[in-house]
Amino acid sequence: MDMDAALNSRKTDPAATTSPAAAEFGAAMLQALRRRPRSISPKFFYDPDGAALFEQICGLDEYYLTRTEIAILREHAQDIARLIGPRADLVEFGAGTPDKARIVLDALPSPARYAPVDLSVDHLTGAKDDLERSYPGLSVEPLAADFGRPLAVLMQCPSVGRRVGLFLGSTIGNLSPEQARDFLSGVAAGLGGGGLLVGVDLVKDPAVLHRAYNDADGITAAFNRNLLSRANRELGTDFDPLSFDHYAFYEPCEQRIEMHLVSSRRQTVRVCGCAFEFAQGETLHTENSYKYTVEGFRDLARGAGLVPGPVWCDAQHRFSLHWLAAQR
Ligand code: AVI
Repeated sequence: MDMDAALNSRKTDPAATTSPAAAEFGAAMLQALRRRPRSISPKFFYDPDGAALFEQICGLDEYYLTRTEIAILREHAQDIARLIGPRADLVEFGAGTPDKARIVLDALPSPARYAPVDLSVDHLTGAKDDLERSYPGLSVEPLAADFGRPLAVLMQCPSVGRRVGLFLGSTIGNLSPEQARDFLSGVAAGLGGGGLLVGVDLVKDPAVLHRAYNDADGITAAFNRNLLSRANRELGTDFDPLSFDHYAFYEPCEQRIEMHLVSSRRQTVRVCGCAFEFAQGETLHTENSYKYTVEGFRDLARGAGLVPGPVWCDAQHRFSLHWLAAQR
């Protein structure tokens, strides 16, 4: 079938029959399968099942990132609070749960607002009441938006105090270095003299990285394959997720973990009325997770117009937390 004709037909137009979110996912999946090599943005991992699997990953022994970042936050909360200052207006980009923000909030004198921003903030409705009860005077305003466009996000909620961004969990590693610089430039333009606290995973022994993305219980594999299950649920595709192998490896030249789904056999998949062939061994590239050196990340931030400040790391030098100041 001619692909362009197929894409132009109503049957293959994901926007014709579905919600805006499903239409965006459908269009991205069609594009992903048409390009070579095949690749899709990792932002589509996070439906409710994917978010729950990611929560499980964060608790895995092999996945050192979350517990290391939390330990650094706890150890340096007072220093961080001094940099943030009183009456803070915190905007958290890509806030899954507010657990890490709570560590910061606990140390802050009279924070004014906490605005967690994510594609979906449904899971934060209960957290709003809890947080407002825990921190009298704090207003919690979850914002459903694509945090990949930070300037638009920051302009959408005019500041109510000293504006500080949180971008934790090494989510910045899921952007290419160019996208990361654009993200940081947007933040620099929108913060109006405040600062950004960013969690960044560090370059390290590839064996440690390999274990973190290939856990023994197969939770990361399930997280990766859930992308296909999500497509089956939301787009009516007919992926057989178990016929795609989870494949994650460290690519030292790019300093990134690459995650793929590899077809274990020759197969045909139907997406929005189009048929797509997968040869045995053909992959869908689902995620990059870039790792930085401390200096490499500070250079990137400088290139985006931010002023690198203190950096905190764990004793094993696995993870880093950077304070980046925005100029007025
Ligand atoms: C959300 N992000 C920082 C995670 C990471 O490490 O790149 C997502 C993830 N992918 C596999 N495991 C965890």
